[in-house]
Amino acid sequence: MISPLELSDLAIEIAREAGELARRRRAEGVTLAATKSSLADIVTDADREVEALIRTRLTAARPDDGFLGEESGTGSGTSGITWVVDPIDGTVNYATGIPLYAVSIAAVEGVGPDDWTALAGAVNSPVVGEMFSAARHEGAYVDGARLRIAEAGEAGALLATGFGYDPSTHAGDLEVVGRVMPIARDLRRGGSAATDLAYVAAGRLDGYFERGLQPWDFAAGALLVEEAGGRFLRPEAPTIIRRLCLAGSADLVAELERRILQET
Ligand code: LIP
Repeated sequence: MISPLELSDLAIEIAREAGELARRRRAEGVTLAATKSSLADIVTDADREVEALIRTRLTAARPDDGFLGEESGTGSGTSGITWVVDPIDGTVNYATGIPLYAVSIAAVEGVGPDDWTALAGAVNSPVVGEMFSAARHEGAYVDGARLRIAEAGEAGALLATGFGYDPSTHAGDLEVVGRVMPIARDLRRGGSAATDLAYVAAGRLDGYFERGLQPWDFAAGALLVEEAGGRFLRPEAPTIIRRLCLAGSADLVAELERRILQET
């Protein structure tokens, strides 16, 4: 049985190659391939090409594993391990030339995000030049340096969030922002969930909250946060259609959950 560390090494190797392809295509000029859930929810030719590269490398290395990718969907496996991939997380940033995007690759055991166990993950931020990685029970790292979530400060929490592609959800998301700002020192909206989660793991952000993320957005970043001593939570709330993701210290996650779910 392959170890989490071996899975992490494979994720890092492929995320590095995929990140370089994404950078190269960005420099050559990005073309819009299609829109998905809304006009704002775009996919570029590079998204599809990068995911195809990742899927090809993973299939060659581990042909019996399953696959779940943002752009090419699912592939069944027999090993019990599934690779959950966002080829370019922060697609709108990527398409417009904002250099904050990441290749996110995670290996999980189990079926869906409510019951899987993440074993390994890599989040490659190719323009910034940082490779975040984690293997279960082996810690989280950025380019070899150990990651640790931030200690609570007296100035309030530096929080990050994101908004969905459907403008009709923005009012509700802004209401959520209003509920948590009393405990915040400031708010960041970087545009890449995987990067935001990596920054929570690195102690650069104290906490993160967002509704409506897809499994590939958070699969690797959630493991980074947990292996850096933090908590990642997707609270069950029957009245919420767009599941909430929370990340940070256990205390901060509990406070964010209380404030955000207080009236729903
Ligand atoms: C994005 C997330 C971001 C969220 C965007 C989008 P994509 O993922 O990383 O946090 O706010 O709506 O879901 O679509 O760039 O892979």
